[in-house]
Amino acid sequence: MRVSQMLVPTLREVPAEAEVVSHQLLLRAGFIRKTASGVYTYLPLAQRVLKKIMQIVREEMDKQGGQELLMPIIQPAELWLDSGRWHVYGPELFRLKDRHQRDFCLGPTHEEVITTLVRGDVRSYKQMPLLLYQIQSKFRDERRPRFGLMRGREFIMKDLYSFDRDEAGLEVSYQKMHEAYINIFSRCGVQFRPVEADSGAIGGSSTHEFMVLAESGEAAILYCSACDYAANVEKATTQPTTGPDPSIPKLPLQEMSTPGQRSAEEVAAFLGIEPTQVIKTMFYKTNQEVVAALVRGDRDVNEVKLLNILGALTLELADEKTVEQVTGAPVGYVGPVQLKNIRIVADLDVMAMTNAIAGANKQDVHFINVNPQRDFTPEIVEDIRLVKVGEPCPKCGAHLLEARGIEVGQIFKLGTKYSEILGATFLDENGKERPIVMGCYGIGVSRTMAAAIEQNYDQNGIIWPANIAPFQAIVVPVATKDESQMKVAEELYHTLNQAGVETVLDDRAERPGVKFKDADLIGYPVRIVVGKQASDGIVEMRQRRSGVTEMTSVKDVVTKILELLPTL
Ligand code: 9G3
Repeated sequence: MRVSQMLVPTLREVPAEAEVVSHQLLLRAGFIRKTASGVYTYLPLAQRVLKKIMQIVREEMDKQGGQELLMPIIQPAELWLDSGRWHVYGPELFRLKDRHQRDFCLGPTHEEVITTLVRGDVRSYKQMPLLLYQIQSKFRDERRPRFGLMRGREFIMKDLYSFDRDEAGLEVSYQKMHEAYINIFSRCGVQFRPVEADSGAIGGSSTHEFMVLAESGEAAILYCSACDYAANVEKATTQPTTGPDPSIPKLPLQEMSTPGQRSAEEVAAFLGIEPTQVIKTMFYKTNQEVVAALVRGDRDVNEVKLLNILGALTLELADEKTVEQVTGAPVGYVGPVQLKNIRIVADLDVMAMTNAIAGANKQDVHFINVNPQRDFTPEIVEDIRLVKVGEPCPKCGAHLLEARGIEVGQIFKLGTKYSEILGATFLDENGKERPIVMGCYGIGVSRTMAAAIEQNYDQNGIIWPANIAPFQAIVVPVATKDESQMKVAEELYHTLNQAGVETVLDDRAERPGVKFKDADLIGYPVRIVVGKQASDGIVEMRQRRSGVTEMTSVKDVVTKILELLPTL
C-alpha cells in the first residue's frame, strides 16, 4: 500500500475520553473510531491486526482438531428460557423483539445455541470428542463501557466448545486448549500467564484465565516467585497456619472493657497486643441467610470464596441494623461467642488461634482468652480469606508476588451443567444414555489487540510485535520530489512485498519529520529511510523497538529484514 492512498487518520492530540494507553494510541494512530459508546469501527490498520490474530487463533485451534463453524448472532429467547438464563442475566443481555413481538437476544456467548445444536446431531459416543469453534462479534450491554477495546459492548471473541463422553475426555480437551492458548499468546508476542481463577456463577470445577501482564489490567494476580503457581486474588490460597499450639494453656474466657475501640487494630492497640490475636467478625447477607464470617484481625474476608462455600447467589456486607438485630450489639463489638441462630463460617487460621480477642456482643466490651471450639463452634471451617503479597506459595512455600493483568483468554470445564439442563445426551458403548461432558474456551480477539499495545508502546507510539503488526515495514523517501530517491524507494517497496515482507511506501509530500512521527505512532517494526545516500545505494534501516539504526546497502535490505523480523 501507498500511504497516500490509505485511510489512516492519525491525530496529534491525545483524545480526552481515552483513559488507557491502548485506547489513546488506537485512536491517535488511526486504528479505531467510536461509533457508539463501547462500539467501535475497526479502520483498515486495525482490521489487518485483527486478521493476523484470528489467523494465529485458527491455526492453533485447527492444530488441536478444532472445527470452525459459524452460529447466528441473533438468538431466540426460547434457548435461554430452556437453560434458565433468560432471567439470570439482566440489562447486560441485549434483548430485542422481531415484528411478531417474539423475543431474541444478541449473543453474549453461545453455550445455549451450540448445546442445542449438538443435542440434535450428536447421538453416539463414536461422534466424540468434538471441538467446535467460531470467531464472531459478541454483545454485552456493559453498565460502564470503558478503556476502549478492553471493555466494549461489542467485541470479537473466539469461542470453542468441547464435547466429550466423560471427565477423562474433558481433561484431554482442556489440556489441548491450554496448550493452544500458550501457543497463541506466545505467537502474538505478548507476555502472559495462565492463572487459576474462580469458576463463579458459570459453575463447573476448573478454570484458568490467560492474563497479559500490564499495569492497566483490571485483574489482580498473585504468582509465585519460584514455581509456576499463579492465581487471581479471589482464588489464591496459601499454606495454612499450623496450630493451635497445645503447649499454650487455654485461659478462662473473660470480659474486658474496651470503650470506643471498634476495629481489630484499635482493640489490639488498646490492649497492647497484635491484630493477629484478634478475631475479626464480619456479617454477610446472602439471598438465603445472614452469616458470620471470622478471619484473623490482620486479614480480610475473600467474598468470592465465601459466596462459593455458602452456595449462595448473592452476598453483601450486612448493614449496621442487621448486625445489631442479630447480635444485640453495635458493629465493632460483635463476636462469635454465644452468638445464636446464625451460621458461623471460620477461616482455617482462626481455628489455629489460642486465647484470642473477640467482640462480646455488648457495647464497649470484648472477650479476652477466646478459644475456638471451646468457646464457639463454627458450622463451616474453610479458607475464606484474601491472600496477600509476600505470603507463602501453596505449592512450594516461596513468597508470592503481585501483578495486574488483562484477561485475554479463559478456559472452563463446564461438566454436564448445560447438557443436563438442555438434554444433550449420547448413547455410550453399552447403549446407556448419558449427558455429554462439556468445556468452553474463549479468547478476546479485539481485547488481545488492545492488550498487546498496553505492553508494547513508548512515548512515541505503538511498538507492534512483528507477528501481529498491520504491516512489517515502511519505506520512507525523504524527498518525494527527488526522482532518484523515489525510484530507489519504489524498487525497495516492490522487492520487499515480493519477498513476502508486508511493506507500505510513504509517498506523501509531507516533511520527513511528519512521516517519521506517524511511522513511530503506528508502530511499524522496521522503518527504511531512503535519503541522500540512496544514489550510492545506501539506505537507513531502523528498528522501532530498540531504536537500533544502521546504514545498509539496498541490495542487503531484504535479507536483513527477513533475518530481523522473527526477533521483533
Ligand atoms: C450472558 C451475559 C454475559 C455473560 C454471559 C452470559 C460471561 C456468560 C460467561 C462466558 C463463559 C464462556 C464461551 C467462551 C468462554 C467463556 N458474561 N459469561 O455466560 F448472557 Cl449478558 O461467556 N463462554
